Amino acid sequence: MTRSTTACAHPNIALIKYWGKSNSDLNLPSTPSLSITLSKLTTRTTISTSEIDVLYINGQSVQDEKISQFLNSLRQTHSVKNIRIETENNFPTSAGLASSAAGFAALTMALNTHFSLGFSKRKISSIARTGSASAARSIHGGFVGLQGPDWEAEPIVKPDYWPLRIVIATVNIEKKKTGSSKGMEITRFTSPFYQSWVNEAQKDFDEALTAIKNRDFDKLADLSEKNCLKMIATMISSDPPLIYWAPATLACIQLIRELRNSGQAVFFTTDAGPQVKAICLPESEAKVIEALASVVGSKNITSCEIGDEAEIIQN
Ligand code: 2P0
Repeated sequence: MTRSTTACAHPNIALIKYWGKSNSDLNLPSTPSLSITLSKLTTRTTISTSEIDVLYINGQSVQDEKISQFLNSLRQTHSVKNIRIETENNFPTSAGLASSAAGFAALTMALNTHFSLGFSKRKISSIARTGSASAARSIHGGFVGLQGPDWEAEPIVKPDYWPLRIVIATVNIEKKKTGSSKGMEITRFTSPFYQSWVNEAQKDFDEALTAIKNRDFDKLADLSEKNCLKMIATMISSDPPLIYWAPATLACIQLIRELRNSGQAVFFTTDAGPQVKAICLPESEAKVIEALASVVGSKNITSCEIGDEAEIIQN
């Protein structure tokens, strides 16, 4: 029987966002980012050696240029044979739920074990980053930071340090028209607000780090919402404009703002897609779910806890 290795990783949601690259060949971000890894949403990737590279996502044969580039670049320095990759996501692919983060994290973990590459967790994170920068963060669980100069993600605190809940309202699962890598380059070269976004990023990151260590919910809420809206402002001011929100996205955001104004501990964030992520304290979770379900329907709500690091589950 052919030997195979299976790794599992979870998507992550950035509270302080990565949007823009300083070097697209090396996939180096221009902004530090800070995320929480999600429980429950899971990518499982199984690899085995094969005549040629093949990729299956949820049972469908797929060609993926990013994965080919990633493998070719790794093969320049490491002995990695041709492989069959089988990936299963229990959540929508390429719809603003960080499937590429979990995907590259699981793939890099599996490659490290299958080909005995001997990488440390930091090195795995740095290799995953060359596939998708957000994947560097999904190597770790809990609250995770990714910043220069080395751009290897580091765990900040474990999931149980501050057991927040993440309520995701899935507005629309269509594949986005402009992927993140392309969108970031459009923003970098055309948005008049891009440089201000980059200039303020480190301060946002440092203050969010302190808010997390102090478990200061209001401070983290303010910083995260403002950081998200600054990123959205660079997107919509790009040429062509990148409008990832749908009308229901804004409807969800308005409800979350009303809940927060009425004393509930909740804040919103969105990424390169229409989905809304509400971060809340456990005591506000039921009210948040009820409010968001009134916009998207209860079958489109997923509530997660903060999740664990990526791991090998079979070898
Ligand atoms: C983030 N996003 O920090 C930000 C917020 C989307 C909006 O990381 O080009 O798939 O593969 O490095 O990691 C999505 O971008 O981009 C992303 P590449 P990636 O979560």
